[in-house]
Amino acid sequence: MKIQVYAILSCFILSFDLVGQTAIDFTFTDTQGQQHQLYEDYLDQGKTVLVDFFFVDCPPCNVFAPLLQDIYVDWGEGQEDVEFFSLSTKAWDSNADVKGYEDMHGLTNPGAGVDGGALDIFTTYLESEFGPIFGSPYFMVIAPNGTVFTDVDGPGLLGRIDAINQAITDAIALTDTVVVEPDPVLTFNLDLKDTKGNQVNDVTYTLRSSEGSGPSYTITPDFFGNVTIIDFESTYPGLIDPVIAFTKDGNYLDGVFTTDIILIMRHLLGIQPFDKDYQFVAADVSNDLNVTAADMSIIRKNILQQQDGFPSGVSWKFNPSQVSIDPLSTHDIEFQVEAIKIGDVNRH
Ligand SMILES: [Ca+2]
Ligand SMILES: [Ca+2]
Repeated sequence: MKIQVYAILSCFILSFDLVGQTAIDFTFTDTQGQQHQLYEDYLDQGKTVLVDFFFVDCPPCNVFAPLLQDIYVDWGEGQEDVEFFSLSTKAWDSNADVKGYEDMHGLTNPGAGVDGGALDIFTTYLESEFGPIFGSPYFMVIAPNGTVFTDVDGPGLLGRIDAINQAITDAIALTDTVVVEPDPVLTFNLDLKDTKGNQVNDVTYTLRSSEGSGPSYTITPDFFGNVTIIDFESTYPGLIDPVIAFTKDGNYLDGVFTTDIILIMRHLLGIQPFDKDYQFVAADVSNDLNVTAADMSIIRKNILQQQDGFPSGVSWKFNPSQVSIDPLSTHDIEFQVEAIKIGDVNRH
């Protein structure tokens, strides 16, 4: 890359180097009190930035300043996709000194002195892979993708102007080839039905970490059970191995009648054993993973209103009780979930 750039540019006797490292972020406060952050305010917004390292008493800087202002105006004076920063490299240039310099030359681009953070930025770049930095003014151009064109210069004032214009043009051209990754979209379908294959309403869908600690979020699938999440990490931050868990409470006596007690008894006596998986879950109202006479007793007490609710504290169970979500998945996923009404072993 570097060799090619030299080969092409040697025809124009302009030069700049491309360093194989992206720009180091920085923030400064200009002479108007405005703060500027390189990436957040500019590069990430698709803007190209020219950095002008100068100092107030530098003769070549003073000579070039009005020409730099002309170039700045040609590139939209900061109103379009190019911005210029004039940053003093000297510890004795305050923002007030730089303000005087700006006024003297009619400069309208953001500039800063030592108290605005300019020297820190210069020192950072000087001591980085982007150094050494010789001469004042010294120009570098930073493309929106972070590529830095260092030591932008050419022979004489016109050569310098051409080099700056060329570097900005090349930086913008780099932008044009940047592929903007769309936010990842995660889609899945929660096909949640009861044991008769009917849709179940009033289910709470909780998105949380599989361990159960940390943040949790309630999500709402559409009528068909579809969930679409754009940029999962930003929308639901702080989740580790995310899962969706299901809960449905209330109306614990729905579908629970004396016939259910009789069916459990017939199962226990071996007269009419359960033949559906859901029946074992539904019959176990005591939540001890066994179907026993104790389950019959609890149901009876509830029907007679001697007891209010089941020991599990829920009126529905789900198989599976939760599903794992892969936030990076790019294809549609369908989860089949069976909702089982506790206590109702014959589904009516
Ligand atoms: Ca039980
Ligand atoms: Ca029933």
